[in-house]
Amino acid sequence: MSLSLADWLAAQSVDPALISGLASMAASCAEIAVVLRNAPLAGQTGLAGHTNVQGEAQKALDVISNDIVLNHLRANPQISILISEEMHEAVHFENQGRFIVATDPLDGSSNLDVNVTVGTIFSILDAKGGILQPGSAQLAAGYAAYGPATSLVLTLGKGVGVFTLDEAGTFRLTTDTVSVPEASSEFAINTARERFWDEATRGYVAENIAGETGAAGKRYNMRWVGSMVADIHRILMRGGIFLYPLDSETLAKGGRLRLLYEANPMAMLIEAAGGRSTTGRQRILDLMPSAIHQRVPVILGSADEVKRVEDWYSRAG
Ligand code: AHM
Ligand code: MG
Repeated sequence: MSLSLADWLAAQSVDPALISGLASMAASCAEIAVVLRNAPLAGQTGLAGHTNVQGEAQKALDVISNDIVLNHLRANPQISILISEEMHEAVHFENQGRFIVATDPLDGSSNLDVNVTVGTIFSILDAKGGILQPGSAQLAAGYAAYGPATSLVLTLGKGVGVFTLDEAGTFRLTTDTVSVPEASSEFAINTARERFWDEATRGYVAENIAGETGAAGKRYNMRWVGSMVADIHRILMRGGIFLYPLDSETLAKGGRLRLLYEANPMAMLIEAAGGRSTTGRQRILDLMPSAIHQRVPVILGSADEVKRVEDWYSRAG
């Protein structure tokens, strides 16, 4: 039988307190997986009846998933602060815990009622640095993808481990040699937003669509699940590029996706597997956050493709 997550972590010579934080997130994800699997039978689909801090309609499962993470982390004396997409303010637990967890407890929840892969994304930071730290300060990052199998994907900085939830509720190692290929011919972007795009995004996508006859000189394919965890999981496993750029509609908000619990953990994972991440003009992990729910443009994946987008941005000025 393959190595359990606990045994794998023990072999990494990582701070036991950090391992305990990761174990709480893994336990949360295992519990959310069971809830999601049974939700249509338990009548837990649909809206919760209110909106979250982002003004988005919360699903019943958004609220349930947030509660699961909150309960696991509250019970862990190593965690002092929780930042969640579903909660307006950071929650300060009454302890001297050394770590902050930032999470989107259930990302892609608009896909829930159609049984498409959704996920939990998380980032772990040293509490000494305060709640607003750049992504480069993350100690660990990961996500769970609730698909045909439940995968837990995590990094402690170098390398990425993928674990699969077994029937007994234990995450077991599938691979820890994940490497995002430098070259790729698959891109992921919501093309329905084309009329809002800037010149760089337009130029890059047009070249891809032109295929062999365009500047890229090769044929591309397009994939967009509309569930970030599913799109990033595909890119980690076989390469490609994901773009949610700044566009004229998201300009005032700074972008669509959130820095602390979507962009930063995904950028850390992609870079730990040899890929690249940018807003178009700056490395995501170097951004200094100014608010816990801050939004940013997100472009990440295979290095050659991300560099092409960066070239477009530098030419656009
Ligand atoms: P959420 O956190 O409210 O679920 O929103 C994030 C999701 C991502 O999973 C996905 O990449 C993106 O929003 C989809 O956006 P769009 O609705 O433009 O397709
Ligand atoms: Mg989200």
